[in-house]
Amino acid sequence: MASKRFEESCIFCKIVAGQIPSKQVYSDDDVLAFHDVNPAAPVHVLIIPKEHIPTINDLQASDAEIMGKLMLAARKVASQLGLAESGYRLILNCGPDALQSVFHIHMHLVGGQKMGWPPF
Ligand code: DGP
Repeated sequence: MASKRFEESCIFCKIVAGQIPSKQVYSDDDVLAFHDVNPAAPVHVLIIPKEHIPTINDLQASDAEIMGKLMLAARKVASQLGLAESGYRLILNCGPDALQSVFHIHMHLVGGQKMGWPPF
């Protein structure tokens, strides 16, 4: 089997490798979830593929399974953190207008407060 994509300079790859500490809430073979270092809501978790994929624009058809796994991990994390009933929001930022700052795909799971809409 091919080894997972890894980028030496990527902080999220370093978190996956345990080279940078994080407050993990979920981990399996393909997905890691950890608290955002700069929370924007009472609950703010980042859910990432353990493989390095820079942005949504880089996704290939073969990445469909891992993107589905991010959603399933989000459901587990939301339930684990008591948000399943109250609700939560999942956000994927892509590129400059969306203010993506870390170029390793990550899904923000935010909750624990009533939110507004639209989000901009
Ligand atoms: P985005 O703007 O979508 O690229 O969000 C990147 C998020 O990553 C931002 O909310 C802060 C978070 N973040 C950046 N560096 C670290 C880190 O080293 N540890 C953790 N836990 N979160 C980080």
